Amino acid sequence: SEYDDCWLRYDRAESDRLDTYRRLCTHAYVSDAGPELVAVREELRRGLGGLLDREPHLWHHPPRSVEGFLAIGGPEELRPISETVDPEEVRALDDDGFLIRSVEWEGSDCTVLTAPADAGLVYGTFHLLRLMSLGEPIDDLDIVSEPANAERIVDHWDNPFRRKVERGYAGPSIFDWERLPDLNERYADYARLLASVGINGISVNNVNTRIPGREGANDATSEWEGWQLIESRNLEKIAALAGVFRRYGIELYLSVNFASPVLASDLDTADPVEPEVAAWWERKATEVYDLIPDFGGFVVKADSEGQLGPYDYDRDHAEGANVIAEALAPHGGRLWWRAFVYSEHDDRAVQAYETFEPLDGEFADNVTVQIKNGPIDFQPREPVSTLFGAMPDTDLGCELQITGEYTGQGVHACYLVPQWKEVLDFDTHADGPDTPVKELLADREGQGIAGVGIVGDDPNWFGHYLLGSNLYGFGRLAWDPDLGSEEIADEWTRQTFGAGDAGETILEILMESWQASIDYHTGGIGLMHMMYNGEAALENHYDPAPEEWPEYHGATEEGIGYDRTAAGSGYAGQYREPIAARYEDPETCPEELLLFFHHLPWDHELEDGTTVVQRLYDNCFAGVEAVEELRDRWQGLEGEIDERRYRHVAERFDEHVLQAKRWRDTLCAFFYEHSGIKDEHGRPPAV
Ligand code: BDP
Repeated sequence: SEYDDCWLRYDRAESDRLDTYRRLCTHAYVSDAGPELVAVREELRRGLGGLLDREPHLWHHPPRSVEGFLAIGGPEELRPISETVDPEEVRALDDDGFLIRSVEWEGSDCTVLTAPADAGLVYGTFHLLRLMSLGEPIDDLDIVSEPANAERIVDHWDNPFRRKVERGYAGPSIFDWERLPDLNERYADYARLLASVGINGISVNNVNTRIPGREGANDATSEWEGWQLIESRNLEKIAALAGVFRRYGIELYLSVNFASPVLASDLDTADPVEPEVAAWWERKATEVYDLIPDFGGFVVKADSEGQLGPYDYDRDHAEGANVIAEALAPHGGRLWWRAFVYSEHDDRAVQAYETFEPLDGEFADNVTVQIKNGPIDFQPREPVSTLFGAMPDTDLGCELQITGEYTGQGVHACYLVPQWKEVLDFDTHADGPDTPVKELLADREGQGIAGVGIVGDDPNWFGHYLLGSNLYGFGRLAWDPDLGSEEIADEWTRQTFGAGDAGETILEILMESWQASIDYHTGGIGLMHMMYNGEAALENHYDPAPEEWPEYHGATEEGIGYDRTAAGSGYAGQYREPIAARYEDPETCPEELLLFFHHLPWDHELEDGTTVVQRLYDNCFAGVEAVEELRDRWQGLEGEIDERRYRHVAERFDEHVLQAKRWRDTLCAFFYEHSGIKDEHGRPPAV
């Protein structure tokens, strides 16, 4: 098709493995029970067809007189499986888990793929195809794989009206609500991409709704649609989409507005304690589940950036969430309630904790409190949110941003997996030392990771070929947070660009891109929000404009940074010890977060004797040099990879370099204007 296959290219396998792959996988005996098996068969046809470069034979009974075959089904459905693998072992796996084992059955080499639930068969099928795409041996497999996180969700910020995607840089929304319930092939292709990396949920619409007559920070990005997706007449559209994603084991979620009872019915209040409001949510949930029995649930942004919420009725966030959660509960649905709540406050960083920590234990069992990775807003680097370590009696979800709102918006190459690893590996000390975020989230139903979506209707899906690595990495990491950044980048690169030398170069480009982005976007020692926010219509978060948000960087003639110690906003004190003490003191605060926690004189000396202002200059210049280097390496790939992708990324890199310089020059001029101290290397613009 005209759309890019991304990492599911299924090119013919390298010759040294091809014979084995053909011997073991040309024949496949596949159960035909649930809807997921339709997807499994379809993927085998495509995947094996490409990798083996021949049509696979898909059987409804065990193939006779073949040297080898695949057997895919539940633990007791197919004899080659039930007679070689203990069904108890399979049933003991987590729902989405799977088992792949090389066995012998009636004289044939049989590769068994089984799972306690059909979704696991989908994940297992993609896993097996991935092994072959990577050229791995498959003749002696014994794989048991279970996701660390029960919930692995992509959140779309897609506006149904006019298909505009908030913070989307890859064209219009892929969801075409005008034409739905008519389907197009992209839905299934998207579901394939998601399932191939283990995603099991998708929320299809924006958390923002612009409400007429109400001021909101996001008027430019969210549009009043005149209708809400949960209105009865739209539900068949949602049901049609759910039917596609169901085959891939992916549950559908909807963002709903807290004010829905008012916006989508004739009630005049959304007050959560009003019985008529509770009754409305119950009726609505029942209506949705009648059509979509496996519907995932709702996502809500309340009391944030102009959205209505419980505060409008003098209720707290548990009261606000629970009324909706209780309506979903009888149907097995879940409510993802976002902790991104801030208002007029001296320091926005402290607020999520102040709002939610006192409510620990008060949320209904089927509420997940969804917390952004950092206390501000998806900046290139932030400290990890204090809330993760503070709510042991609440189901928590970590919200990451796959789309690059603050990291180059589909123009800059920025591989974000290292950022996410830093978050998930962060030791909260919530339960003594060695309680990293990933462990707090893992192995608990209702917990996991949600990522703000990146795809759009562009033929290349991401606006930039290299940014596909972020969707790939998001899914892989949500499944297994112990995977390394480099390992994930390597998998992605080899499947996307093949095994040749180009892979090495692309891998290096990805691995160095995030640090470069931090350096030229922020100066690398903890500053943030240095970008243009502007008038609503122009709001872009892309261009440098450090003068615009003085409250975030605290620059004065004497110094720069935000005092979040006890003498300042006190945010550092929200961490557990010993982290709180470490951040509290500029001597022990990690340099990369220094100005997030401290306001320091421009000439304050860092450990190696360099001053704060000089370090900012140096990092800004280093960031640009790094990007130039990335561009040069990419240019070295001309002729090594296909022309279409080469050109596209090469053009992006030219623009990336220009933008990085613009950031560097604007920030350096700003540092110079405030400090009056010149760059000791005499580089422009501080001359
Ligand atoms: C900010 C975005 C804004 C979102 C908001 C959110 O700029 O578009 O609506 O976060 O997460 O990052 O709700």
